[in-house]
Amino acid sequence: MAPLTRSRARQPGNVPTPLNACYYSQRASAGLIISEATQVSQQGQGYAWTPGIHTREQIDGWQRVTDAVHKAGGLMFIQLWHVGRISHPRLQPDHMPPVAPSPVKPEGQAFIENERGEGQLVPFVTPRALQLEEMPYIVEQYVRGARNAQEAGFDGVEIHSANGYLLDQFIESSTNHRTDRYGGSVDNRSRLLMEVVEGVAGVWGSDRVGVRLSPMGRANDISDEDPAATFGYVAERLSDRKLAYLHLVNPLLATMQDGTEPDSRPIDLLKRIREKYRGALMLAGGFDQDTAEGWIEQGRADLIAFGRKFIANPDLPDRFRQRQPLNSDDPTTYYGGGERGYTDYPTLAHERGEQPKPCVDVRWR
Ligand code: 8OZ
Repeated sequence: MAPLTRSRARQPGNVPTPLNACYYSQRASAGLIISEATQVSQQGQGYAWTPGIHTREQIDGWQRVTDAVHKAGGLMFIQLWHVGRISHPRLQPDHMPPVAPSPVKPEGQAFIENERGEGQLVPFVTPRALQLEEMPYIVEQYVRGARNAQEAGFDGVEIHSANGYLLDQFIESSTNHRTDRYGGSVDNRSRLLMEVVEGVAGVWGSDRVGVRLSPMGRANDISDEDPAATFGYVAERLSDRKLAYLHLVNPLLATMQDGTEPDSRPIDLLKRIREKYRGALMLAGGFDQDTAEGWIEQGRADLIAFGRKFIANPDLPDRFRQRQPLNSDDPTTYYGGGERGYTDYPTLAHERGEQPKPCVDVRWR
């Protein structure tokens, strides 16, 4: 199950809830659940209502989630997240500007909570460039998140280095204009990611650590002048680290979804990463059962993760195994709200008329 932002943490405090435990435990038949992106610090938050892993309450909340998933026979990694510039002073400590490699304002809008407790879109601001002296403290935020994740009972961690967030902002040339040892060459631009991998692997062991990248992804107003060179290099460096896996947001996502003819650049890039990265490669985005099985048989990936299909189908592996039709997902209930569009999608058993298993432990109410 791919990481999916669902924006349903308890307020105030961005604390995982029994409802979140219900949602994840319903999906425990996934070989591995990767949690929704989870901020490692207040500075790392970029959207209203996303959970954190930096306070006592959040650790205790996640503990209930991992207990429920384990009880249901599942395994779960937490995705460690720092958004960098994709935030807003309203979400930051003391309403300070968000931080980034360089003071480059993203196009677009941040999602914050207004005075009435509602979600609201507001324009991004120009972020503050991190000083060289601050970099060890950024690494330390991830290391603390990794330790907290261990205490909360997770089975491992995934480092979110995709989709235009902080680590990706360092890697990609459009957002990194630094001239110190964190900018310029690809080696320098990937330094922060490699330091975070090192720190987090020191807590978990590298075989319990995954990394997510989004080569050629344009989310959150990011781009790179030479994605093949940049991401080929990053894949090669990560290959030495003996990670649990490397996870890519499928660069062919758009073409696979629209059924249009893919251009050769994303295909070549995928081939290049497959060559450079010697460990387990996971892909997510735009797959169905047949394309997933096809890609694995052809050796283009070792693992395929499903996101939106898992939103609407808590028993997705069963449905695949039995070749049963899938429920379709409702995008209006992706973010925020409660049970509707979250824990109320039916399993095959429900569709046959069986009562849903009680999900929320009454002792938590
Ligand atoms: C959708 C909405 C908010 C955040 C990502 C964490 O793109 C996200 C995200 C996705 O990785």
